[in-house]
Amino acid sequence: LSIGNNDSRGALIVLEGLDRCGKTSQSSRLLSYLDSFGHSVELLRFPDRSTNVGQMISAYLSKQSHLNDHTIHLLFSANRWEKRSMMETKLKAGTTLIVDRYSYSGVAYSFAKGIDIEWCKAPEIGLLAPDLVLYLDIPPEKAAERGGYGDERYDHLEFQKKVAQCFQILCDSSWKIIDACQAMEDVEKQLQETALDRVITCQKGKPLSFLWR
Ligand code: DGP
Repeated sequence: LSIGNNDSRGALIVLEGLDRCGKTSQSSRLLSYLDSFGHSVELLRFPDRSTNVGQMISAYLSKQSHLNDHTIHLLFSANRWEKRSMMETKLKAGTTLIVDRYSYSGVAYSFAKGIDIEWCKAPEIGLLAPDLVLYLDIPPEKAAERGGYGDERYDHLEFQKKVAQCFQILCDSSWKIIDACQAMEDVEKQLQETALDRVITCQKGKPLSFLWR
């Protein structure tokens, strides 16, 4: 494997899906896998609650603050914008980024709230486009059975059903849809194969592109 070549760029790999679809565990498993080749790889997560904007988002999600749907949408987007140049620098330096949620969650969750889809997409224009979107597909009812939801703002079945429909509308043929009801190891294997393939494609010179390509 030619993985690890210093002159080539890293891949931007995004994991998307409903709450409790297993993204977070699978992101860190995928990180270990790519790391085991000696490939430079890092994990990011949106929302990134560590920044000032992220703390506003966190307060909103935990219902400590109330913001209207348009305002919180723009904060989620700003939280991605504040990481954009760091992401570009890392990718160009050869580091692959595995990203737990990205602009697709941004659009799906706000669209599910009833905001116009084009309005939802607009603030994401110009962010880095992923080289690969891995969608962990799970029926909302199944996700709800997984130890129940927490008490954050979007954690209830009726809303998750709407989000699932919105993801379906956003999804295109470039996405890799993975059945997230399979055993964890099977999900993991499929993610590994697809991600490795995409890392190699990026190393071969696939140019960076921008949303919404
Ligand atoms: P997580 O940390 O992945 O559990 O995400 C927290 C919650 O926020 C989850 O219910 C999904 C939602 N979410 C993530 N990104 C966005 C976004 O960009 N916009 C909106 N409206 N919701 C988001």
